[in-house]
Amino acid sequence: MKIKSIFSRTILNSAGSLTIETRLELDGGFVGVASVPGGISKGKTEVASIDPVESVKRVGELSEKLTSREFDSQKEFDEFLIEIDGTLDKSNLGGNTMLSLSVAFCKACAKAEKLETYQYLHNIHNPEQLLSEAKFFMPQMMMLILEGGLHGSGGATIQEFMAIVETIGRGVEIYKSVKKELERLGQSTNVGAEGAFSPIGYDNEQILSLLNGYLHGEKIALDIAATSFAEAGWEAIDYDVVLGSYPIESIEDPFGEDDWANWEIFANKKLGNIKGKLMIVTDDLTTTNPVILEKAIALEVGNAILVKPNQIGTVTETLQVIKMAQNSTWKIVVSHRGTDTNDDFIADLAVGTGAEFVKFGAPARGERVAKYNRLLQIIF
Ligand code: 2PG
Ligand code: MG
Repeated sequence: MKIKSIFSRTILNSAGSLTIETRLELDGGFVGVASVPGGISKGKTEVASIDPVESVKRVGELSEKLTSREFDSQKEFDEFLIEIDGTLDKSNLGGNTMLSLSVAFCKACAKAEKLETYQYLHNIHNPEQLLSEAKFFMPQMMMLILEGGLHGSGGATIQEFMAIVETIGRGVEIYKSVKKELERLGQSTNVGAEGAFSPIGYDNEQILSLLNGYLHGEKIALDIAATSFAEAGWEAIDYDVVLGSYPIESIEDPFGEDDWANWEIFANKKLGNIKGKLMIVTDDLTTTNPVILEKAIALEVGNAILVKPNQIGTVTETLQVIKMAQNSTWKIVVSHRGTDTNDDFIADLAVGTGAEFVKFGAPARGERVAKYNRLLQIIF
């Protein structure tokens, strides 16, 4: 695959801030375009994201090195970027710059091979399985209905209150029922960063009970985003009470990113006693980083990992993390970010790698809907 041209620009993300978009063209006219999301509650071990204007400049400087160069695989391309960057935290080129290039290359290569992006990803991820024999399925959705913490504008401290649904339609039904109820109560239906309701004056307990009232057997997924708790000085959650009162199937980041001891105690208690019943998802703790994931697996601090490509900066390393987790029977939750764009690559990533779950936010706001709609295009 020979690169014909590369061009980047800044575009707006969902928070009205700038982010990088890259257009990469291969010989033969195969084009991939990718833009990069950003975090609001970021893990401190995420790779560096540099100023988007600088990021565009870096691509300009790089384009000479990349144009007319041939790469045999995604791995070769990503390793080339990693080598040029030369830092552990990708602070030289910027993880955001690298991811925009990496995903644009991936999309262009898929086109060159006359494949959909998820099929191309399948071929890289599971080379031993022929594409014609692969079975692609719709991941379960952790659909965001209400939000708080750093993403919200109300009073709740838990960041994400999600319903685990099998179909987008069912998630939309729950979302709309909650909206109607808030309207009936004369409450505001203002939304947070990811499109979910964030009623003013509601605490965690009130929100959980509101959501629970509209479930028909579906389970709840929570992202506590506990690292933000220490920073904001919020009161810790009593998990025995919360887990004992509501049908919670999945809990993400129950403790801060440095609090490995509490993670271990919690996971031993919850996973050891009621194995398989609760999903304990690592996000800020593992930041899609293979080295940290290895430690997390060894210490058995969880049984599922949140996968966000921009936490690590290349498609190859993202796939490496997914493979490592799958080999240890950890579940995969492919996730959007707090400030996102209409790029729908993560829907292809989830389907192509056989992720069990996705977390794409509320079924409202274009940048979230883009990813749900891509799932619909792929699966139906
Ligand atoms: C999370 C994400 C996505 P952010 O914590 O899981 O919901 O938020 O992108 O702000 O880290
Ligand atoms: Mg999280």
